[in-house]
Amino acid sequence: MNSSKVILVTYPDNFSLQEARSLVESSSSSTSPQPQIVKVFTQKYLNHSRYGLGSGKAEEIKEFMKQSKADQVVVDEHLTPKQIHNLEKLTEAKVIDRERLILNVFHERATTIEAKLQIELAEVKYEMPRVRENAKLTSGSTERPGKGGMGEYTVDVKFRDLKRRMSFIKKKLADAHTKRELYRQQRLKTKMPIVSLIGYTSSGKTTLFNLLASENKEVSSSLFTTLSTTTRSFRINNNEKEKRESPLLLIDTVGFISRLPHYMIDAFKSTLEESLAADLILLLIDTSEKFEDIRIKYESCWNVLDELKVDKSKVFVIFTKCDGVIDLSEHIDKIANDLRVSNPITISSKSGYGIHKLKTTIAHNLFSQSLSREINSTKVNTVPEEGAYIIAAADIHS
Ligand SMILES: Nc1nc2c(ncn2[C@@H]2O[C@H](COP(=O)(O)OP(=O)(O)O)[C@@H](O)[C@H]2O)c(=O)[nH]1
Ligand SMILES: [Mg+2]
Repeated sequence: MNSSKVILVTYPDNFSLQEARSLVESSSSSTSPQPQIVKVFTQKYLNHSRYGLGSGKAEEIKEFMKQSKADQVVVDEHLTPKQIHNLEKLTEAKVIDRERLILNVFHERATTIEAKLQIELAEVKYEMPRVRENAKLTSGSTERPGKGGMGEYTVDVKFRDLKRRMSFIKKKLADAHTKRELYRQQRLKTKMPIVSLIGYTSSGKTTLFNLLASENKEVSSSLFTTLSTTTRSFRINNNEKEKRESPLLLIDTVGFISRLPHYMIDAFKSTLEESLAADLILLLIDTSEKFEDIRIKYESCWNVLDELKVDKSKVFVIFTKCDGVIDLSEHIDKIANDLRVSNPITISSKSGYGIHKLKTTIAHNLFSQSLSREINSTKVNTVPEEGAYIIAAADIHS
């Protein structure tokens, strides 16, 4: 498939950079071209009135567009319709702001009817406040759109359409809610144990997902014609000595996102729903980040898991990206103490460190009921105290 060339504009810190990259990469779909980031521009502030980014940087991007033939600019911040319009005019490329990007990612990952509806609802909520502004921009008028003329009429019709759509979706959501349990039961009928990967965006879920899936034999794909790209079935060695293998399903997820607008929280949760019903949930924590960020993210993950009433005993904490760490055991001890996690499984999907232990742990917990979970012990001793609902507020920049 051909790829779309994307220019990414984000903040200069490592966290924003990785998260934004991960989001762009997760936004690929079966119907649209695979996005390929050809260049990253960074800006300390993305709140300049004209383009969001500074005018100088915008000009630089315009110049770069000419040689690179990129066709999309993704700006990792909320932009007003006016800013998007200005930047599109300048660069002659499609401009996508952070909210649109997140919606695209959710859109791709929604598997259940309920999740799809939640995301549609979030999309309507994204559009609504933009209708008037967009009409003004496309008509080129600086006045209120079509004062007394066609424009106003069109805007009102559009607005009413969206409102109608909103109540329609809400009604469908209520119906879908009752069907959800049914769906889950069906899913469970496969009898295959399910393992899901959760954690913040860019914690390394997809990399681990691909590694596990490629290292292990896939279960006959004809059995699962309906599996999405984010679910794989494979066999895992469940008995070292007898070399016995058992099938399981592995689910990758969108992951937690920082600076998530409030109106998207329900949509976000709905993308997780199926994954949280798994037999085993691997909660990935990126240990290459600053201690403070690790703690904030860990706590906000638990706030969501608590709110969605996830059984804590099936959640295993996995410390990832240990390859870049200099004094590994000291570093891991410090994080484990801080988060009160005993004997975490530490891995690197890059170097392969800890992957064997991870697989053994998965196999033990799924296939040998007789084994006490204690010995597999990534147990969480204490769940973080009740705190404010952090995903919406976890603004790492502030
Ligand atoms: N150094 C290092 N980088 C990793 C590791 N696992 C993932 N990454 C990188 O972290 C970034 C985000 O990974 P990804 O799997 O897309 O994260 P996801 O958003 O959780 O799916 C990518 O640039 C990966 O190459 C690891 O074990 N070590
Ligand atoms: Mg991913």
